[in-house]
Amino acid sequence: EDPIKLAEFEARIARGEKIEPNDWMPALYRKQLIRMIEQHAHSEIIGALPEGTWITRAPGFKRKLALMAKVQDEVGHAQLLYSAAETLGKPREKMIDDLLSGKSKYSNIFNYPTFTWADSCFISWLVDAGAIVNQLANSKGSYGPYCRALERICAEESFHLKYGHHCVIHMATGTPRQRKMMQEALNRWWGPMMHFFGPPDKASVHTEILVKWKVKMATNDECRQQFLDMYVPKIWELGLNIPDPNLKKNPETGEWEYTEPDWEEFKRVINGDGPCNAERLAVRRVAEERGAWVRKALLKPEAAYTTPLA
Ligand code: BYC
Repeated sequence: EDPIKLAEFEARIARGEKIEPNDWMPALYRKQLIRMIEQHAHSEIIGALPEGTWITRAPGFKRKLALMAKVQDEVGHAQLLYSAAETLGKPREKMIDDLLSGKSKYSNIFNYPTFTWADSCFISWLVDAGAIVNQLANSKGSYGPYCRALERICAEESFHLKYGHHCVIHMATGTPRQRKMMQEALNRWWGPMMHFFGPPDKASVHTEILVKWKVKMATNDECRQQFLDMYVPKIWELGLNIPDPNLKKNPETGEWEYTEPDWEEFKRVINGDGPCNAERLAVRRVAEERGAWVRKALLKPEAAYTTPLA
């Protein structure tokens, strides 16, 4: 790497300037951004699946409409993010191939089943809340296209958050059966939610360089702490129990103390061996195959006329 160019690049970042696609950047900055934005895009598109299956079963017309709009937004976020990643030189088709082959990761949390409506409510409120904590921080980062995508995503996510909170309030203040469903969903999702922010800082491989280059504007532990600070009181307010007897805010440090979630489980899940990994990728594979004729028609319309749609 040219040391003068690197010094100029780092000085621009230190001044808070945005790096744009045609600007000089170190190869590692490009590689790291592609990795992170691509994984983020995959998370949005796979994240549409656990909630998407609830659209037809959501209780009542208004919930169905709102959930449909939310899921549609998530897929739109994937579009924005794939476009942002493409500005760094990796074609979208290659990103999709890497998702389907298991080469590229996506968020751990979408590899768990949504057994009941309450699981869908948990995602809409608390997974979206966690995502906003991370995305709001990183929208102030150094790579222009990613930051602009994140700003737009956060604006939409804030509606999801209100919708999700409304759903959870409804369940938590409903009949004893509804409360029980909500509590059971919270019990199932708390561990994966703690994993969602990534490994503890001391075990995080990429944080140091990403913080230095202002791609990550908050570390994994900082995001986890901020999430706990903002949402634990709201969860307790609803009379729900968080399934961690050690969870408490240390009044001296102001930090939340908690039981470490099972990091071995996390590793298994992000490396393809979670409860729903195979199912999630199978659904995407079918979508890819069934959508092939659309892509073909867009690229080469005359070929599509002669190809049977089935
Ligand atoms: N899940 O060095 P670390 C949504 C991997 S979707 C899976 O700390 P980094 C929504 C990590 O990739 C929005 N893998 O990594 C959608 C790395 O592996 P590789 C989701 C994880 O990058 C629909 C290794 O562990 N948000 O909200 O510095 C419906 C070491 O980790 C995870 C994003 O995608 C994980 N949770 O920090 C509802 C945010 N954590 O690549 C809602 C964008 C870590 O070396 N991503 N790994 O093989 C990020 O901000 C960062 O990548 C992370 C991890 C904070 C997640």
